[in-house]
Amino acid sequence: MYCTHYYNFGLKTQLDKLISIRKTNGLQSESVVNIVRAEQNLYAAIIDAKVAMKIGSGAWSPGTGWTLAASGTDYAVWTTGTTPPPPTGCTQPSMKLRGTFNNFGSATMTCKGSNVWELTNVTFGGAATDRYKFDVFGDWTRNYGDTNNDGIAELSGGDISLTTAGTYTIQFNDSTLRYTATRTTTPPPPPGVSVNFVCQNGTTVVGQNVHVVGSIPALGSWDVTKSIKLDPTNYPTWNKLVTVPASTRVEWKCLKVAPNTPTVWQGGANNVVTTPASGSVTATASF
Ligand SMILES: [Ca+2]
Repeated sequence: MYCTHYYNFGLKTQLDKLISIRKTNGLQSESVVNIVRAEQNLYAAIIDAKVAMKIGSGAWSPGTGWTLAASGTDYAVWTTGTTPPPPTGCTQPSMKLRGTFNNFGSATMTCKGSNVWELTNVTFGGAATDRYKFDVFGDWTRNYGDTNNDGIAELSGGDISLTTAGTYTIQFNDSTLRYTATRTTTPPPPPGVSVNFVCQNGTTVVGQNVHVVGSIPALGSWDVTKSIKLDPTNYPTWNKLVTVPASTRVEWKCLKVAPNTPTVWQGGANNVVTTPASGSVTATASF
């Protein structure tokens, strides 16, 4: 190669590509050149069994198993197109995750063994059009989607929809083609509803108050030190509005609580209230 070719003849781009092919395939001055054609209008050779090339106007190709890597006026170069071996534990040589979350760029997935590729911390915004696909090489030549949404991908299948906002760990099994998207962020709690907890016959001594405690965090999760103090609105009836999750079965009890004094529990079985989907409800019990 001569400088004039590189800089003066407008061949820089083509020469750069050939240099790249030469480097990628490890060709050097001791490479074995197998000349397969040497005619007036055609010179063809295979170098190190990795790169095939022809010069001249004559037609020639190395046949199946070769991929055209570069070509121009009266020359063409092919490579064997072999791909790197797959990582231990996986079948495909690589795997990319592409979707609306990265504008269909190629996020590299990691082989976790047992044919499972994984990418963590993938954040989706919850848009109705959010989706993704698996792509072996990042060039769409071998990509997987899920046309019938059964959790098992198909080669060149449809985009996989993911419309619930959150951060996900996405896995893809390159043997079974089963994929999963597991949300790793805690979903926001459902909107609360109001329960008016009422404890009747709550007769108390000075310093003693009536509380409720129950099976959900809003009622202290049965921890008396986190129980909710009621108000003696209509003594000896005590009550308080407490915001609790909607559509939830709650077990609860009335307590009499005072410092340095044993807690007095309402007798009998736990009270049960199932909260409504919206609005408010009253739950009443008695000492
Ligand atoms: Ca499917």
